[in-house]
Amino acid sequence: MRKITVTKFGLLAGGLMFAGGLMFAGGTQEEDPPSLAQVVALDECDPATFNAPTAVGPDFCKNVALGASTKFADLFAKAAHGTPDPNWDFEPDAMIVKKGTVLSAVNQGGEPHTFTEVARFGGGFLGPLNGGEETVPECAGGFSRVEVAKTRILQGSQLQITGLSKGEHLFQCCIHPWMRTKVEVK
Ligand SMILES: [Cu+2]
Repeated sequence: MRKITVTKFGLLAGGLMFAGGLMFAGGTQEEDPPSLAQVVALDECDPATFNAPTAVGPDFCKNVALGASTKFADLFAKAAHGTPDPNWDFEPDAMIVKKGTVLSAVNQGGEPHTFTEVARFGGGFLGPLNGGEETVPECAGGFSRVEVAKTRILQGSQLQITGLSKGEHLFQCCIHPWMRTKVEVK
């Protein structure tokens, strides 16, 4: 009986800690260090043009947003002109977190993305989307390399990153390389 009580208390404490982290991520000011910081991956893929047989195929773009959308050809045209679609983005673009914070990258877009740590920002593994930038080594080889595949965030899922050292960490999408964020760990 005693054991059960202790277990329940442990679960409750864990739940409260998690709630505290979420409150901070939502913008509430708190004295305690945050336990969870969230980065959201956004895109506005247009299902009609992305899921066409001549594009990436059926069920690839799972965008549920109404209205706002990026047509498949436009995504490539804008990237090629060096003016990539700003609605395809990691939010926020920069953040400062305390050491020990769990970084959570959540994909709220309609397409798969990656949240890949890189030494320097640069191109991803799809040349036509790179706007002339060289593929960074961390993205090279695409999903055929397990190191890259492990950083993938599918639609509606999240990737948690723990153990970040103090200093600056750069993350980008290896598919849409203008999706970038800088995390400074204090
Ligand atoms: Cu992406």
